[in-house]
Amino acid sequence: MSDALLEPFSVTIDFGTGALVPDPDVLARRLADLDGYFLADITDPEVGAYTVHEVRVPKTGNNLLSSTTVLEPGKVGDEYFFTKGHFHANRDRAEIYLTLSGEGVLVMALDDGRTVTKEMRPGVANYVPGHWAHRSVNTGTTPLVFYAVYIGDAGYDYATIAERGFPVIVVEGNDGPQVQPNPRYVTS
Ligand code: S6P
Ligand code: ZN
Repeated sequence: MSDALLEPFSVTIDFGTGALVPDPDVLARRLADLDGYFLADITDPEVGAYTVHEVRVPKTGNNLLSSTTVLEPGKVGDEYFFTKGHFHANRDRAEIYLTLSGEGVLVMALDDGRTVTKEMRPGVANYVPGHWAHRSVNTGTTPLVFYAVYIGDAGYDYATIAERGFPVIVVEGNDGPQVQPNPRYVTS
């Protein structure tokens, strides 16, 4: 057996705030943690960008990890606040995002630059297949809150996105959010 036998359990999720009960592991990211990710310079690095609240479960391939992410509204230059974005370290591991509140765009990209964007709004479940890097963008005026479920040994590869960026950016246009080519994207 590759893992200890777990007791069944339940978690309560506040759809508005993303808060979990019982107490999860919480990770807080400030704009300072996103230094170099936006085209424009960050003027206030201490501003909170997002928090991740992860249910405590062993990170093994026979478990399902889950978390809520609370992504604040805001912009750096013309770009809406976003999560760092990552490939899974085990690239073929899939994931589901269920949006609980707010609105946004889920940007997904393959190594070869192929890109798909999907709307995030309450009640929509987005399926992120293995091999697709993923980043959430808050295009609204309230926190974007979503619940993610992923295979326990998915892990994180942040370095590839930090070095290459995503092929597209999401900016505020005259008629709302626009997806545009990222002039700084580094092709493989
Ligand atoms: C984990 C899943 C999410 C993100 C979270 C923050 O596989 O995709 O829980 O970790 O939305 O994004 P990031 O890119 O900073 O990990
Ligand atoms: Zn992920």
